Amino acid sequence: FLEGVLADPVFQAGEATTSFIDERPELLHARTPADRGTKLLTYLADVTVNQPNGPATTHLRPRTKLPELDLAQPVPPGTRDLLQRVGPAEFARQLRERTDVPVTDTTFRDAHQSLLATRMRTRDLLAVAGHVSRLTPQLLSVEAWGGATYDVALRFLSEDPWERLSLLREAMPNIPIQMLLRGRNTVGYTPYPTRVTDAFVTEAARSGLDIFRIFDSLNDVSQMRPAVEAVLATDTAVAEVALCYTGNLSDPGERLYTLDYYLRLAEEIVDTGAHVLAIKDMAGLLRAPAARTLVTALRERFDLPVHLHTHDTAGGQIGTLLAAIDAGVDAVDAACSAMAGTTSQPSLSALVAATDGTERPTGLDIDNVFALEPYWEAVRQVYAPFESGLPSPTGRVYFHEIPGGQLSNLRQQAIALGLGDRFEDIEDMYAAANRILGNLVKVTPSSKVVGDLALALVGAGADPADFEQNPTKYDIPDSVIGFLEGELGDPPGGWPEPFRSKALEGRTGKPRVTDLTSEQEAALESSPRETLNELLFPGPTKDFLAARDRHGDLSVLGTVEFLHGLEQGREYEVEIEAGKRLLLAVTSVGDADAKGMRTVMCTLNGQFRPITVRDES
Ligand code: 3PY
Ligand code: ZN
Repeated sequence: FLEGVLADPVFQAGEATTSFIDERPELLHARTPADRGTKLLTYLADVTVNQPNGPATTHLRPRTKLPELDLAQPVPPGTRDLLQRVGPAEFARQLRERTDVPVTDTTFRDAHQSLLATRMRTRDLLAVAGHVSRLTPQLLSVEAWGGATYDVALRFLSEDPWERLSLLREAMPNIPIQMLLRGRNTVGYTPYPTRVTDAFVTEAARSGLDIFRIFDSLNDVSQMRPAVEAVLATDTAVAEVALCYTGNLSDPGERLYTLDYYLRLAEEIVDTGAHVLAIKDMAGLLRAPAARTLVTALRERFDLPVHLHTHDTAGGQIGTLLAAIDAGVDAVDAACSAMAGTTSQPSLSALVAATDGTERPTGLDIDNVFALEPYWEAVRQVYAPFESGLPSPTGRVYFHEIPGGQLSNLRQQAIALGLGDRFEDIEDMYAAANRILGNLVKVTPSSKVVGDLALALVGAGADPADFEQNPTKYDIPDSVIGFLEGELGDPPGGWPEPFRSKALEGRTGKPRVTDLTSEQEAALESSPRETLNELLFPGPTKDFLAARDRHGDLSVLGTVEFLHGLEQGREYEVEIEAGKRLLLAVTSVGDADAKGMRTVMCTLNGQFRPITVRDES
């Protein structure tokens, strides 16, 4: 503040009067440390009073668990060096030729999406990124972006997802960063215009994204084509295109999701010009014998490398990975063991241990893989409030087919609706909703459609057979109507008739993908990141910008403080930028007044700062 005053030409000319400050309110809002301190305190006082995540159950400092490494040393060469040297087409060709089995580490994205409601903050990813790049540079990639991370960053973490990408890129220059892209739905739940997909892919690649795993929630290749074309147009990034796996192809009674179905789908995918073919087993339904059959057939039929992704929901997926490796799969996904298992990916250390000394090792050093586990174990404890509550594997997934990321989410939603002790009813209804909607591939957003219908039917106490006969008697969620109107594309088994026509009776299908205005087009050119945030998630982006304005950059706060606030009477030191530290404390919380406001006595570098907070209870 003082610097601003002293630099002001009027002040320097000696002409400042008592109205000087009144006329220059911006000086008071300058980003001085004291101002930033007050903003942080405003946030902390609120969280301390309202405890949105309950009380802290740990004060572990995960960073103390990191192996000691000299991060000033340059990173060793890694897989990304090869990608940059030879380009995506040759990179993919070489992947197919390799005898070892390179691994994608999903800990930075899918693992926490599937275990901890995607709540991992950039700060906790960044703290270990330099270690990952030094200890496991042989990884094919680190999946670190996309899926639900974009939405959750804006909605719950007060973070800009693009900042995460840039920071991770800088911290991990030698390993490809991979993302999950939902075809025309990009990182959202409904389709966006092609222009948005193009801008999204271009900006992500420009920000250092190397491998785009693209899928469509109905396996409708036409819905993926714009994204694939945008990735191919970058010339630098790999287009990995996924077939989403469901059902059981080894079952002689399977009529829809047969080997033949997957081979026809793969042919369409190969025709898009994809560099890599992925098998995306989002629910963990791919049994070992089916993996052997599918991988063998895909590799016999096509020249592309095959990359296998699965979830360990029923507990047997290390067996599936080994069967796939035996059948020649070119790459697989796993997560750090502290973040593996159940709805997440199989354990990386188990995979390394099972393949070391064989003809097809992962190339990773097992000691280095172990070395990162204590850190993730501690981080996971910090995020305990977001654990899904699935304590062990469940074989019921073979029946309800709920994807890993959704299974954890749905359990939380059920609890919020007071249906927590009736989760089996929701599983049963999910299976019934899937059947009514035509036996779908279930993955975001088609899985959300099925889940929304299941929750609505359980909530209404509906008999699924009656709903199927008389859908107009019931409130039908918007996502279900959108799906039935064809918003997400065409389902593999065709439309469920006469249910669909009955459910849509009297509705006028409104076009949902609207073209961009010329202002939006121009904004995408001039400020792509901000504009993409606004186009993809208008509400959360508005809230995020308002929160940034009010609280400043919350990434400086430790996660325990971010989630739970401050322990009363204990001073908390925060580094707001290199070398600039503040001491923050909450000393006492006053009673709520008639309007529900409490005065929280705080200190900033030892000076009293009363902060008024609304008690939300
Ligand atoms: C996502 O779309 O976020 C998924 O993880 C789907 O499996
Ligand atoms: Zn997944």
